[in-house]
Amino acid sequence: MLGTLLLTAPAAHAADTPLRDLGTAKGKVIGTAVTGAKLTGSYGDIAGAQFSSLTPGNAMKWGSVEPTRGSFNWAEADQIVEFAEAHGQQVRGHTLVWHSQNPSWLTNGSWTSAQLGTLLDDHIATEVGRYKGRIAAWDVVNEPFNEDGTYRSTLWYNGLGSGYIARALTAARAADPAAKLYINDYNVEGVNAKSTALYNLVKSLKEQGVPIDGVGLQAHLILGQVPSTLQQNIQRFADLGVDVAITELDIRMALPADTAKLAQQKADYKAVTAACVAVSRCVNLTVWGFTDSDSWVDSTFPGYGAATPYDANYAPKPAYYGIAEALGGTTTPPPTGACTATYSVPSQWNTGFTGNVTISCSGASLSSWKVTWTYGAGQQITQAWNATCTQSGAAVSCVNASYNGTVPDGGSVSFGFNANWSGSNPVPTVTLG
Ligand code: 9MR
Repeated sequence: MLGTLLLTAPAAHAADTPLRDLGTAKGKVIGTAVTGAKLTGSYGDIAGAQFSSLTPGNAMKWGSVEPTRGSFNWAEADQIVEFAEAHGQQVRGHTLVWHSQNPSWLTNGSWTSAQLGTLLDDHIATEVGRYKGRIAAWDVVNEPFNEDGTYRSTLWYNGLGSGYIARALTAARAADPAAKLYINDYNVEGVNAKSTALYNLVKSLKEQGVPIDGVGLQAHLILGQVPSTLQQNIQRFADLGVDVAITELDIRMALPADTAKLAQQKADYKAVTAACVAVSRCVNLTVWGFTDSDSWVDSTFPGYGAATPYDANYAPKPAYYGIAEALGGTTTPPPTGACTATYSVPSQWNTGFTGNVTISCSGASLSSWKVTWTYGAGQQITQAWNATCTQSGAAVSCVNASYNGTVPDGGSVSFGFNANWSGSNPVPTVTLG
């Protein structure tokens, strides 16, 4: 005889309403960075169903599209743009002018300032021109600042001065007047020296009439460290007259992940999403990879990971529901695991029986436990072991002994008892709490 109460339903399934539809209802575009080669099977299904914007994680970077001077490879970029169009999605172009992931012919070359300016202009005209009308927004300039708000020393800054930024924006506008043009950086989510430098740059560009439509706050965050000034910072850019996008959101944690960390991560994702929802000019929230199997974090920060809203098997994590809830979704998150209590009667004789309860955990754990049930046919416990049981009328309550309160993930604990019965001995429904 067995009676099991499953405390929580472990089925891993996404909320009924996809993130992209929740976002639309709030006026937000919800995006993810993607890898073109993975856009099939479950990865493709989720990318297409849940998101209304795609950002190529690497496919549009200069080193990807022009590995040899004058010899272009657009295959992955084209694939992502075509996938997006087939799924009614926007594309964020990423990125035109950066200090990293440039082709070696460019970084190893020795260029005059004039040559460098022409290379920049031509690159932008070629790439933006190729996708004219098909890219909603371009990260035109990526990561131009140091942490203290000074300009980063790069190929571009060193060769052209800070004017390379206005030059790039102007070239991008000429190549595709419809695309929104962004400057994108990291560690600019809160109000700090770096974000203030970005603010001052955008203000000055606007005053000079340089085309600038938005700022991208990358948001590569650490668990529990969402800046308290995030919404205030988004608002000050909005007040400047530009759009804001959260362009590369991920929230890394020290591995292994556990229930508490995943709950904190959910709160963090929810806080970031809520800050965007609160400011109407925050137009796009994009995660930098939607699955833990497709994240830059693990290889870059050894010992850290689990940074995205889906686990490596494409099950939505609590973080997914943090985003959904901040967008007005109401689906209760499925738990990451469950503990269950199972009641059985290993032996029974004419007036008595021996009962057993086993508490098992999978994907969850307990540090103490209490199991209760109500007898339906007058059964009476006379003696218990490995638990302290009390019975009041038909109501039985058993709590752990001093030595067996811990039930680890993947483990189980049992206790037993003797009891009297007469007439019948039906199995009660047990509750673990
Ligand atoms: O996700 C990208 C990863 O696959 C590359 O190896 C890495 C190289 O720097 O770039 C990653 O994307 C970066 C993005 O283009 C700009 N912001 C920081 C991102 C994480 O490094």
